Amino acid sequence: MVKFGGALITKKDEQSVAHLQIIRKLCSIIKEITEEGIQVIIVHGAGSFGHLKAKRWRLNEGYLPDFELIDDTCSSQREAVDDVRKDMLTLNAIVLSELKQAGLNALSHPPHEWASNLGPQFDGDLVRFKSDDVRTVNVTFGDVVDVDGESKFGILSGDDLVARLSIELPDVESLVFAMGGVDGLLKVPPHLATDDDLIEYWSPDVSYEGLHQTDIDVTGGIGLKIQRGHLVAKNGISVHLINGEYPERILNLVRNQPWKGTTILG
Ligand code: IP8
Repeated sequence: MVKFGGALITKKDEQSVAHLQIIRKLCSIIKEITEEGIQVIIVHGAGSFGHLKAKRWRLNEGYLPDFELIDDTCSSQREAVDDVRKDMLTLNAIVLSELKQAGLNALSHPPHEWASNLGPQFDGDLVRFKSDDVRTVNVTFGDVVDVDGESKFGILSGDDLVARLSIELPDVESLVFAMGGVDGLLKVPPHLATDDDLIEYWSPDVSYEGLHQTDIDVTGGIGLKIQRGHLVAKNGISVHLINGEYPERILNLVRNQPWKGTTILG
């Protein structure tokens, strides 16, 4: 199970700009992993294709009957929901096209079509992710999904999707969070960190620092990754945080060769 972080595959502060070269490199490494006989499922984050508009329209708070914004490209939260879903499909199409160019049989599962409600116990049948063909890569992503009750909709993070998929699908061995701009979990804020500040093994008694851009993010940033990663590790699955700008580190992990990053202990 590999999560492509939104901050890795997009320019986080520029609406709907993808880092095509990074996506391409990641997809070619995924191809190499499948050539080792290991099947991969990909979940990708939203980055600037999701968070900016979702934040402006407060979609993470659900339906707000009296909320309006002037001077925007859409005129209601409902329209913003449709726009963010479309933007996420655009980002997903880029990832899918790169996987296909790498020679993989990539299948997309947009959450707003099959999932509802929020958090790691969201509703939705995961059977669509089961496949015996190593060249088939099932792909899903953080999205705006329908929510029961007055909220009507909300943001289902890719971090919740990877948690449920890792725990509930049979035979998942490892979960890798491929992140942008950091080598793993750090003891000090990323801009102050040296090589010595990388936390190689994390368990709840180890303190860490991460940058959570609450002005941009509508989901939980690094804190959510750690919480969900820990939940998965407690289920006996190996969980790692790796700098996705050097995707060969993921291949090294899979090949049992030295790699750089953080392991989350269960
Ligand atoms: O980037 C967020 O998913 P994440 C999804 O995986 C949207 O947390 C639409 C903002």
